[in-house]
Amino acid sequence: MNYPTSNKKLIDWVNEIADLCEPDAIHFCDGSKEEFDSLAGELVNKGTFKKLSDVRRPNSYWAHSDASDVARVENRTFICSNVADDAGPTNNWMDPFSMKSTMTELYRGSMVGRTLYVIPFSMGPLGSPFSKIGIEITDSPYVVTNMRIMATMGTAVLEELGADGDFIHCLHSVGKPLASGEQDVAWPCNPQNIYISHFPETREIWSFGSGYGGNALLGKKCLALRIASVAARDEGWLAEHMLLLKLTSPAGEVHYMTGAFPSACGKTNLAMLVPTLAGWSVETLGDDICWIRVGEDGRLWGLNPEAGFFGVAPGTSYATNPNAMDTMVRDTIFTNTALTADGDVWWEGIDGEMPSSLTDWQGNRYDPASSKPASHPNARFTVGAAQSPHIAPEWNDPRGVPISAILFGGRRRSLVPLVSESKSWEHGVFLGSTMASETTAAAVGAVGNLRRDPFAMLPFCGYHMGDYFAHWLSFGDNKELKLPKIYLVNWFRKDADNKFLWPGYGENSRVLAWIVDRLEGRAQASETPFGYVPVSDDPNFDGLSIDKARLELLNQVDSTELASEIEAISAHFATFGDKLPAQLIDQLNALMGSNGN
Ligand code: GTP
Ligand code: SPV
Ligand code: MN
Repeated sequence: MNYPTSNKKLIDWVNEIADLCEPDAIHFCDGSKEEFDSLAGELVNKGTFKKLSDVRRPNSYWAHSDASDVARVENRTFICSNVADDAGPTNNWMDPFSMKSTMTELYRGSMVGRTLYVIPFSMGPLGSPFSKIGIEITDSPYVVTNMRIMATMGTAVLEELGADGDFIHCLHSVGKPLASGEQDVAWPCNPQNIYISHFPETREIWSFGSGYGGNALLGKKCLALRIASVAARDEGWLAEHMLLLKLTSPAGEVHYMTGAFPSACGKTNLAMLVPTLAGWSVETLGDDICWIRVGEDGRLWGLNPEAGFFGVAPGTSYATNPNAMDTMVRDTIFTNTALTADGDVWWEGIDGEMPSSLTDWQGNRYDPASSKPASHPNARFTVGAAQSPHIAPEWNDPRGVPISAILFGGRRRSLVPLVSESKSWEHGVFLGSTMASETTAAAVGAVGNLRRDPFAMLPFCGYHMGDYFAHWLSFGDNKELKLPKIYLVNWFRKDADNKFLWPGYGENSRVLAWIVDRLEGRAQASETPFGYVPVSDDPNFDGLSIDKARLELLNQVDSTELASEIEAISAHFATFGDKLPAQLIDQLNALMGSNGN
């Protein structure tokens, strides 16, 4: 076969996979608009895509998945390091040899009746020292169309790779070969045989059986977090589940901030925030992943390696996130939202009344009397970042941007205050390592259970979490560095009636403003077990229509509750055995001391 590359490693690998998976055809993706349109057309013919009304949402498509294939599958996600201990207590492990034997048999003939697509992609702008090139082989045209939005993709990447360049091997199959004459289904997948496997030593990803988001768009969680976190440890940088934003104060001070919040806990919303505080502005650089390197000036520089947003639709509206709404007005793929009679999308929490006639996320007529939502809680939009009206011009600067502050946060209905500043880098790492959050629909499983999710990386760290903590601490050991300050935030405290105490969204700008005031040395703070918290009239609550008593509840730290938190943290730390860094034990002891233990 004649391939559009002279890269021997790539040619050999494509041939090897084609021999194994037996596709009917091979297609090297060039990443062009024509290619996207033609694949989208095929997906419409197959029933995977429905084209939305060109008046209401030009060049946009609606897809709904198999009812079982709706989110990341953490119990089917594996880190197959050579030694089990390197995967650590937070990952599923299988020995790479057995995993490859099992999966090779699954891949055998798995693409019969389908086309094998070769997707050359770059996470990060081409030519940036941050960037990594991957090649995804997939039999899913849905994946190709989404990858074109989410990554730099196509011919330019092959050119950058050249004849000798190396790349991260990413193999994906929906696992549903077609017998001759067999009619395909709209969303092929193989729910009985799902594996999302990572081989950290050889930097390979093998995914089988799911066509959904983080399971199938392999540049995202699999490469840019799980494999990249291992590369980052080896090469002295950080690959994090973080948004990246630019905040400009009324005085024109510019600060770049990252924030690590677990899945469906507010990264996209914060990254696209419209401040309610006059004179402040936020521009977006990234909403899910940030790669962080030490710059020549000793500061930490961050870059969003993605080219698009794969955001949660439910709850998104002009009231909560107008920037997201204005971004997805065209050229967007919607997956598992509901559909309106006039060819537009709909979801719970969108502006306006629920239309009288809706197609639900399963493609059936929606019964408004039913107790189930019309869109799936993890319904998503896929849209190019460049389309965002408030994208920061430097969002794809190959050098990245210098980070002033790192935010950690989760869904905590009690205990954790609205905002606190860490006392030191070590204390900030302690706050990250002890993060917990109530589970969400972004992963298959129960929703609303509190679980420890260190650095929002529990499902995404490709190696032993104890070593990961040590890697974070190592930046603090280097006294030459000018490290960002670390903050803990919590938008999700609730009152006795289960209502959020804090209005969140645009009002979060008040917290960001306090952070800038701290960075600029303007704001006072008082010391608490969680770190430094605002005093007197801070943050600026002017014009906020909530009563003082509720605001006070936001910052209350109950010592009995803190005592159980300390017990929970001790139990959490115990799971890391002797890989738990001593500095974190010191931090825990200090917290116990501060609570009178
Ligand atoms: P992933 O894409 O899964 O990583 O999620 P994310 O962290 O980007 O979360 P996102 O911003 O999409 O928000 C998820 C859900 O949290 C949505 O339903 C939002 O409406 C809700 N949310 C976001 N910010 C806030 C906030 O400040 N307060 C409250 N109460 N809810 C919020
Ligand atoms: C997340 O779950 O954190 C997401 C969605 O951003 S997915 O790409 O499916 O991982
Ligand atoms: Mn995410």
